[in-house]
Amino acid sequence: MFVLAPLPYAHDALEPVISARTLHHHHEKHHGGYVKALNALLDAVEIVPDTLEGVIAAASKSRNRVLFNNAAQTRNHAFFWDAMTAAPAPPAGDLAAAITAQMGGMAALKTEFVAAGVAQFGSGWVWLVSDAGGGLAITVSHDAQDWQGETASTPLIVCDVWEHAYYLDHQEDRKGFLEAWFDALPNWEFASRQYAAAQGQGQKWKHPAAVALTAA
Ligand code: MN3
Repeated sequence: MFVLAPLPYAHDALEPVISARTLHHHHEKHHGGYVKALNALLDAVEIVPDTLEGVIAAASKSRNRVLFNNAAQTRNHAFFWDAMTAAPAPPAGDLAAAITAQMGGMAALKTEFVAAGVAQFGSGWVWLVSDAGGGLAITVSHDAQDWQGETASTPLIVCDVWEHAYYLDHQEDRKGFLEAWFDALPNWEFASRQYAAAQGQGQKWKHPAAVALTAA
C-alpha cells in the first residue's frame, strides 16, 4: 500500500498564500482521499508494481482511468508539497543562468507561468519542466494527467490550479493566487536538483515506494 507522507513543513508555514485551513483540507482530505482510493483499487488488482511510477505506467497502458487518476493525483500532490518551501531562496547556479538565458529572467518566467495557469480551462497543473539538454519549458496538464508518458521532460516546480488549491483563500482569483504563489512558495533549491538530474547529474524525485502490509 502507499502511504500519505506528512507535509515537509507545518500547516501554517505557507501562509498567507496558502492558509493552514486550505492545507489541512488539501493534504489530509484531497491528497489523503486519493491515497485511500488508490489503495482500495490496488487491493482489487492481482499484480501491483511496488513503485507509484510503475502503477501509473501500468494503469495508463491498460487504460484503467480510475486507477490512473488516483495514482497520478497521489504522485502530483506529493511532488507539489516537496516543490514548495516556507523559506524560499531565489534560483541559483545553472538553473538561474538558464532562466535568464532561455526565459528572459524571473519576471518574464513568472508572467508566462501565471498566464499558462490562468489559461488552463478547468482543473489541472502548471509545470516548469526541463528536457535532458537543459531546455526549459512551461507546460500545463489537465485534471490528474501528469507529465509522464506525454513528454521526456523532468518537472522542476508545479502549481496546483484545481479550485480546491486556492478557493478558500483567493476565491475565484486564480491569477492572484498564481502570482502570490510564484513569488513566495516555489522551492528553487529543489528545482535546481531536479534540473541537474534532468541532465543526468543525481537522482530525479521519486514518490516513496509502496510499503508491505504485514498480515494481521
Ligand atoms: Mn490538489
